Amino acid sequence: MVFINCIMQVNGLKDRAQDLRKSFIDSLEEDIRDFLINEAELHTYDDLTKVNPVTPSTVLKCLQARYSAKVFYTHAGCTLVALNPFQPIPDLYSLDVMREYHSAPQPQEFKPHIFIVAEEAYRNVQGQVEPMNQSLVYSGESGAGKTWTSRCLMKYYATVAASSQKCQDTVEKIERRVLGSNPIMEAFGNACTLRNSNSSRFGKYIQLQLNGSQLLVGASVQTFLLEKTRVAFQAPNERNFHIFYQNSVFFILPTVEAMINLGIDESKRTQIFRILAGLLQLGNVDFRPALEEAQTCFLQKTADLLQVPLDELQSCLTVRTLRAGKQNVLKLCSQSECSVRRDCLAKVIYAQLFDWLVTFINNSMCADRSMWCNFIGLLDVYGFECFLLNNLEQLCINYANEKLQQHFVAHYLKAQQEEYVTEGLQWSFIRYQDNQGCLDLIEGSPSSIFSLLNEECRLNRASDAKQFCVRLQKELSHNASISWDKFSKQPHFTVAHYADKVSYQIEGMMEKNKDPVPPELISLLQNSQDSLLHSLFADGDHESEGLRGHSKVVTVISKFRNSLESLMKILHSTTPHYTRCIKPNPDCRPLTFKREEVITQLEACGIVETINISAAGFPIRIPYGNFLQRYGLITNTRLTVQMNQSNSPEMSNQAVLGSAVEDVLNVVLKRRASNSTLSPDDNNNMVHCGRTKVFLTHSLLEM
Ligand code: AOV
Ligand code: MG
Repeated sequence: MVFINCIMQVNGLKDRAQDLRKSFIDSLEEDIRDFLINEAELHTYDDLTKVNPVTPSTVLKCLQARYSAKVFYTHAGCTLVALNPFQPIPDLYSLDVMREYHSAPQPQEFKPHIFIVAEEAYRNVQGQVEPMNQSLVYSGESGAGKTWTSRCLMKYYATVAASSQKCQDTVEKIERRVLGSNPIMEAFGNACTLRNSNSSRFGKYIQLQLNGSQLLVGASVQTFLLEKTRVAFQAPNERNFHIFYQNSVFFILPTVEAMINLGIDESKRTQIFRILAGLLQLGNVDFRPALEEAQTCFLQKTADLLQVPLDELQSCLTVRTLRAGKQNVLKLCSQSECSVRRDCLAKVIYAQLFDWLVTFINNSMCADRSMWCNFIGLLDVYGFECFLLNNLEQLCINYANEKLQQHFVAHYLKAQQEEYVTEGLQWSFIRYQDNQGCLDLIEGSPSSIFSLLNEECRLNRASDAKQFCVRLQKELSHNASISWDKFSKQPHFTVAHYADKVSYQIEGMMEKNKDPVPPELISLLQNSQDSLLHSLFADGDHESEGLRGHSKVVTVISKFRNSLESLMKILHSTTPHYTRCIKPNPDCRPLTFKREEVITQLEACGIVETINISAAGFPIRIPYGNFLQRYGLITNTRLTVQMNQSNSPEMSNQAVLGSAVEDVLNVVLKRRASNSTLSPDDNNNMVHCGRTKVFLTHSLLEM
């Protein structure tokens, strides 16, 4: 450019200069790209929004370059992207590093790290203006690192928010209890799956309670939808919950130690392990006639461990009580019905035991309300799921992710709009795809998948999947988010989620939603001699087929929806901080970056959506000074600016630069207008001048 200027000014070759200027304008788009992306430096971009232009491809390149350079955290505007290294990174999470971030006056100037997010939340909670509760939300697919992140953050807060007076016994106890809740919940709620050897099979929201001096005084935990079917059935090469395998001293010790820290005494621990052993024996019970002898042996062991009478156990697994008028009629169950009842017994015991543990943990760590002022919430839920066969579990999980995505988009847009306001731009023209249509389809009224499913379950009739499919088509086909594959033989429906399309099979969905528990099983457990097992079912609020009136069946989706609604209410009342965890390869191999895997996840977890949102606005932002340095030539602006600066000292520097930038843009836009079919207004909307920056759209570059 200096060279071109010299030609213009020194030699006076005006025609030649005009030609050069014209070709310069022609290559503006490309030039901006070159100016904005410097591949060799990609790994140095700490924030993906600085990668200009922001496109899926540039974002991917940047993340890959950083991963190769062993840099695992990158900001993405108001969110943090965390790439899973799949190997321990020495010193990345050490106590020293925690203290470094905690004591820094400006931690955000340090390298991107989950501790920046943690520290920001910690400082926000104090609130310079007014205290505000905070939520840290991590998302990402199975094995991406959500639970790891959650653990890391709990350690961070237990370290930085611990009392400086370590002699205070109670404070130490709280830290031990809060941290100790993790191994217990993971032992009982996590399992080895094909995707992750420590996969969480439940969602959790932990609130760390802080007092007026910002010290950790307690915590509470709320859980969502434990995948209890796992206790009875595991897909090939998957395993039951960890606790069932922790029979060696090596594995069981941390769990037992955590139980002791939480105050679960020896007799309770014995009861818990006896019940678990009972479930293992129950799982061996087989109803094939040829195996009758072995069956009795396993049944006997189960009865002993669960402390219930053998004959009652046997009869409630094999005989159904039907009501005929005022009389009870006994009916022998088929072999498959017996298996269903056996699995149901195991599931209901395990689910109640899990809930009991969660309540115990809460009672043990939760501080009295008068003791704490604010909380920092950590949300670790399942990521979006799409398998070959998807059923009610996936519908619930993906619905939860839709809810979180809606919350994220609203929050992200707000942050972006705030920058526009600071820069004095009008932001009403931002268009973005929100997922309200999909949420209406799933949970809206008067008609939605949830409302129709619930209605069907309340009708107390044998549900027919095909009929239900026809009903869905009749009632919901006006919604663009639902479709049906004409060639599929199975009754199903396909939902276009924000992340991807997922086909759900209808067969079995109604039964799962009703989740019936035969009343005989409940009365069996109510009569157990084991005081813990007895107490799990004694209060009578456990619903079984017999105990609840059919008109007010509380279905699985109703319960899940209610707990999610209350979570969303809490999230809305807090300042959220989003972390997007990415699994760089499907095989959990250390330091391996598969581009296709990563881009799919960036799309699924909403990073690309976020990029699209910013693309609907002005993804390219160039400070005036930089812009003129580069493009001032178009109008000889560099000279003009210097002249203006000396002639009009009263004019502010930004204003001078701003008007010079506008001159350059006018030339470019005039030329654009003559070459394009767009109206002058549309052309002008591609560029906006803020107070300190030029904002450009991708469309300007793409024309
Ligand atoms: P998830 O919680 O996101 O999956 P995890 O947090 O369990 O995934 O992470 C899976 C595994 O990745 C962990 O067991 C670690 O071995 C490894 N890992 C994750 N983050 C890191 C890190 N920052 N540094 C080193 N190793 C890491 V699931 O619960 O399945 O959705 O349901
Ligand atoms: Mg997890």
